[in-house]
Amino acid sequence: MGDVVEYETHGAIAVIALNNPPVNALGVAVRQGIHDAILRATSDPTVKAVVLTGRGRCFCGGADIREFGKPRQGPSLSDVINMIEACEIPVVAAIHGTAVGGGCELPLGCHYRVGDSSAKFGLPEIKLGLLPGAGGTQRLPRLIGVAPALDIMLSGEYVGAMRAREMGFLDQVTEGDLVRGALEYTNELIAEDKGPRRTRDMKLDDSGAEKVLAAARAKAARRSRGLVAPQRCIEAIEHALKIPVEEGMQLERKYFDELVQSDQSKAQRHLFFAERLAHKIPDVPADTPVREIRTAAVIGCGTMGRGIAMSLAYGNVPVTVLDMNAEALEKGLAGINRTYAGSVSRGSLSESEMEERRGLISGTTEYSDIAKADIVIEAVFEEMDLKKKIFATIGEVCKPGAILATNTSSLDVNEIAAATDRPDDVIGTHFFSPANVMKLMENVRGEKTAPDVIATVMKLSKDINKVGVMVGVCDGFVGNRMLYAYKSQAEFLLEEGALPHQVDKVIYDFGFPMGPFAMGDLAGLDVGYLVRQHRRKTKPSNDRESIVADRIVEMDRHGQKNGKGWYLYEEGSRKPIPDPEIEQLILQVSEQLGIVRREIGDQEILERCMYPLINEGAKILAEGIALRPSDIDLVWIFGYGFPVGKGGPMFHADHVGTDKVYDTMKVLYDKHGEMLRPAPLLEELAKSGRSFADLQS
Ligand code: 3H9
Repeated sequence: MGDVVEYETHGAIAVIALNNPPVNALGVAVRQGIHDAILRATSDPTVKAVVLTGRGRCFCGGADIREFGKPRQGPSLSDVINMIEACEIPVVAAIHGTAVGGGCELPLGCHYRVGDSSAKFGLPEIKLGLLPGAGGTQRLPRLIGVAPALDIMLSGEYVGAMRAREMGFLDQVTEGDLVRGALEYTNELIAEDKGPRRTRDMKLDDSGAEKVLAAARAKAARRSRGLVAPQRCIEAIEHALKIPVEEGMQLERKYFDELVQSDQSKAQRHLFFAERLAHKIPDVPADTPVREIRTAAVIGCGTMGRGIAMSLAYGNVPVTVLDMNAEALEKGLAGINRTYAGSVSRGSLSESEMEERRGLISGTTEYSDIAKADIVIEAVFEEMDLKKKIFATIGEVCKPGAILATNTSSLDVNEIAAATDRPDDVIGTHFFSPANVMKLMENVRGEKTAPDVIATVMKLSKDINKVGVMVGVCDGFVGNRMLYAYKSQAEFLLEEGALPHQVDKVIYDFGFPMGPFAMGDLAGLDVGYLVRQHRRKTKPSNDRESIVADRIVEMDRHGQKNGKGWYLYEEGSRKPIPDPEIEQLILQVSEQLGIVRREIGDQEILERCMYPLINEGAKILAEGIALRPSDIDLVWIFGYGFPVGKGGPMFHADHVGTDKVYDTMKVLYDKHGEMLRPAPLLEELAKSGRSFADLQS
């Protein structure tokens, strides 16, 4: 038995403790250690019961994800859990912090479970493109019922101690020292002669299960379109209802083994590590002090400002929203109320959570009311002069040490910072609409941003449940710069022969929630129009530009908001309907440009949209705007709906092959010229047989 599993006895109870920092992942040494410790306890006639616990920050973060895909060694996790369950003396799990994945299946195999108030359990395998593979799909429904088990597995969300007690996952929530509480509980079991209580022997209540499964299937098809793991998870739970537990476990294991080899799971595992890697910023070491964020302010109560305020309230940060226009402020706050009420009526927020969060948000029209905020996030219209004015004011008004953040999606953060006399306090925090829902925070460091401001904002991203990615300053940063590269090609395709619904279908079939034209209609076309007009004045260029998008706005078509954009929308509907008027316009534009329209196939559309996106990512990497390829993947997954199962554009490029992407870019360049010139970094990787993954640091 190695050090990663400790063994000691307290009277008649053996305490087995996982000690494998940081999260007690169940790698081969830990599995072997538990196996040996259980054997030792059960071979000792003086031991009457076992307590299984974890040292450090949590009980257990599950199977060691780094071992997946490698040859299996030592006892399998299923074997270890089955061994625990088969024990003739009671085994009690004592849980603090998270018990997730295999770290939740382990206590499911124990006979009793106690936890302290920090305990949380969950089966997040779905987020790794997997299903629980060590009995979770068979045991959890038996313990807590089919509907809640399905919910937990398909959402991947974690359940807190009190709720876990109500559900029947925990038998007791202890106060004070956990192991002492667990020992008391176990001594009572011994005194009352309570033997093992095996989850596998519990009767599964199947009433109403068919309906629950059908609803889960429909939801998974909608929410996780194209992903295999959710479907497999539902099937495995169905097996729990229909076949003996042992057979159910075998099938579960078969599905797990298939999924672990799948491209989708590989992509999702890449994203898991990418999220953690994004917090490692070479010149901002992990021990950089952070500034305390106790209160926040948001400037601007429009759509973005509201969403940002709600995101902060989610993280329990009191926030004051400032809008100079009292009417806009009132309208914005009413909008927040409506959004919360909607969440309550959908059941995703409880009445008391709503009250709590709403109580954290207040409004003001006076700068003096935000002077004491620890962070101020400006979220007004994308206009440099306006932003500079605001930053000059907050630079003066806000307390020393306050972080001054801008939600700009493309403007120069250095120029904004220069409007203050404290540019080291200034940083970009680019949220995505709707900000209360979208997970990405593209944090933009300026030339002078202080390291502790960077560290604080990255921590804040995590605290408010966002995925924070640190990027550098350039036009559009990582996300919008790449979006531009992709969207402009989509528009050129229209001029050359395609139609909006054809392009959108290809992108939707690839796995995005919608194509670029439907997305444009959803976001509103007028804002992009104004940005383009502004850009033409400030940064004239000879690059090819599509003119259809401008024409559409000039025809007073602003997208869903006025019922017509690239598509038509019926009153109250969001379903895009192809519009002959737009098709006519596109044909006219082609003719005007002297382009002979041609049939464009789906594969060409896909490559023409996705490869320039990847190509721009390569330029961004070479310029050091993004730290690593996986940071770009996070931006596109969590900010732009790039299909999760493909792991992000740079991961996808590796999957296709950098040589293949380069060769196609070369063909496109020969045909269309400068705008599609392959990035030197892409060329270098392709020619040296390397991938973007080789650049990961
Ligand atoms: C599974 O269990 C399959 C089974 O059903 C069947 C098997 C047969 N493995 O998140 P943090 C690392 S699938 C390896 O920043 P926190 C992580 O990379 C597994 N490494 O900490 C990071 O490393 P580094 C299902 C892991 O305190 C460090 O630990 N389980 C694992 O904010 C700290 O991580 C999950 O999906 C792992 N399982 O949060 C668990 N977990 O320092 C997902 C973490 O080098 N994990 N690491 O960057 C979590 O939710 C969080 O990590 C946890 C801790 C809540 C546990």
